[in-house]
Amino acid sequence: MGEGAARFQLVTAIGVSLCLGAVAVAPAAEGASFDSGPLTYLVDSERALPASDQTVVRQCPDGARLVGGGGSIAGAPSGSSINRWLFGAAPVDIGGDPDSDPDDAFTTSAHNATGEKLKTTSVSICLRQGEGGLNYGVETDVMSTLAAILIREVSCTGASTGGGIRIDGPGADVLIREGYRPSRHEWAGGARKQPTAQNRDVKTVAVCIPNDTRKVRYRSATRTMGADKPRAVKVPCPPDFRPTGGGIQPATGLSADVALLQSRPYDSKDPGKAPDDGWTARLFNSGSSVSVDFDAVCLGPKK
Ligand SMILES: [Ca+2]
Ligand SMILES: [Ca+2]
Repeated sequence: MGEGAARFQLVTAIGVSLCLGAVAVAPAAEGASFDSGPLTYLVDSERALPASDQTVVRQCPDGARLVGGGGSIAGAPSGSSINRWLFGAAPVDIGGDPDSDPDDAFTTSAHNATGEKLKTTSVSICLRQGEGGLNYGVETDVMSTLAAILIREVSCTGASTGGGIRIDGPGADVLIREGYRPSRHEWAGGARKQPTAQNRDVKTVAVCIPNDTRKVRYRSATRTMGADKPRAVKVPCPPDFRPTGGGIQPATGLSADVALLQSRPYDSKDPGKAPDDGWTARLFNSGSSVSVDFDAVCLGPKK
């Protein structure tokens, strides 16, 4: 672990515990729904209170299944210490449906270590009814007291459309480092924790669509990110393709001292305001300059 990791500060917080099994759904304060082609984008936000955790989750409509999603905490630290971060951004199973697949909602959990309220947003991306075959790979790991970083690759069947990672328990001493697509049928997530933190359960999820159903395109852009400059990078989808997943992968692997602040679909101000044009991600880098791949996964027409 790099020297900069010490700057990932332990902040006392009132934790909102997120059970790693089924998730209860709370109503969101600001919600919007956008239909785009075969997809529905559900965008919800809540204000994370100072020194607190906030979890945002909204269920896909009846008959639709989750194909991907993303989330963010607003703004970016202006100094060299990280003061906000994500510790959960992943598909989940909602208690009450007959299966245990994480096919019901995307959940985003953020920790706010500032003194002001910060908007936390989660986007569930749902494939409407009539299209079967979505399948989900799930792996649960325990990050022991000795581990500072965990990176887990998960596979599923077909072409990966997205995925995510979430860490059980409060968010003051854990964060998401990265999320990316290691191969066509995989998703990967990275978690980081303070060495002093207790053992934590980490769940990583991959979502796949069968190869014979819809076209999937992967797009990426590589940028060199300097320390303490948390700018967002957008990766557009091709025409007739819509974003279902994306994220970041630091090229220097375990030595990179980064945290994910935003990974979600964006709107390019075309008609309709649907966030269906590409993927945007923002990271905070408290170490030295690092090369980062920014990924977008784009779902297209039927084959
Ligand atoms: Ca389910
Ligand atoms: Ca749009």
